[in-house]
Amino acid sequence: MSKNLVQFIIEEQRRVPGASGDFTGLLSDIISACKHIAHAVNKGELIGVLGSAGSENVQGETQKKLDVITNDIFIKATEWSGHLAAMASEEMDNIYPIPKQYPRGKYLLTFDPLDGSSNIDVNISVGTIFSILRCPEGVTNPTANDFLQPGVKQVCSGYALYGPSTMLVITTGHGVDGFTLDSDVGEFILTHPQMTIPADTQEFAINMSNRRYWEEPVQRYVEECTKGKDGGREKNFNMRWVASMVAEVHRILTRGGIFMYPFDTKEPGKAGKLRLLYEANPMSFIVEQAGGACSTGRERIMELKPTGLHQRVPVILGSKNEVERVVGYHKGT
Ligand code: P6P
Repeated sequence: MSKNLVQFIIEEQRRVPGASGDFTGLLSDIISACKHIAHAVNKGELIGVLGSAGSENVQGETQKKLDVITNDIFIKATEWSGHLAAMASEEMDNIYPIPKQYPRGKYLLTFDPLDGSSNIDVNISVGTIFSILRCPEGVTNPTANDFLQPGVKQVCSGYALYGPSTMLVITTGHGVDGFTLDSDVGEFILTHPQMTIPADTQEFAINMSNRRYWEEPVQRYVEECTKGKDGGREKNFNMRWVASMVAEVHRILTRGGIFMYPFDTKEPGKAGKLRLLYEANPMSFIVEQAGGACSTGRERIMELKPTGLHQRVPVILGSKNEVERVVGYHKGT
């Protein structure tokens, strides 16, 4: 019988001397949340969950019904079991401390419950992104500041991709493993052990409509990709843009590529679009563990000291050699 995700994480736990099972329990809760989200996403209009919720989130973005529903699923699946001290979500302005009626644990959870939700009404792949941090020693009433830890402090990160098949991809710092949901038995089965990103690629992903707002190094890099062999590169390139970071990252994990949501001047005061704590950092952990690279163009994303729960950062990630080329252009080399 193929290895399922629960068996996998228990075997992971055995690698950690003195592991209490807290972490395994938290991951099991997250797996349960992703299964419920997969069901809601898959049923779609059959259960009336498509369309707008008629509200805005802290980002000023119109919330889809499923943004709210999936956020609630995550909270209900994880708040009761005593593994968390608090959680933070793209869909909530402030942190969510574990209510008094439940025991508190030693972890903090950040998540984007439905990334790419603008795609949900047009039936294009969406995903969930999550990241697990340790609650600082001795902190029993965490504040937002306790979440402001650099990405290198992550204990685990992962995503669920609700696509033609539902997959869950995680890292605990020992490589990246992918699991496919077998809905007949309701289990995630290990199908993609130790995923790695090729160092080179011929595929770039960026929202070209923002071209006029990019900085010169990104303009140069993208120009060279579009010109290919006619513009000084040794190969021609293909382009993709799904407007769903989880789908882009999964494609890159599967066949290589470079994904860019760089700094742009489109909206003053916004350093980029993607959020550090629950998009850039968890995806960076996964991509680096798979042999790729992740940068703002000037700094390694996982070394950034966060300044706010919903802080945005430029993101350039994927095949190492291409990311390093873009970083080199930012350095003027
Ligand atoms: P744009 C989805 O809203 C998201 O946060 C990422 O998943 C995705 O890569 C990006 O924004 C798409 O942004 O500006 O192309 O709609």
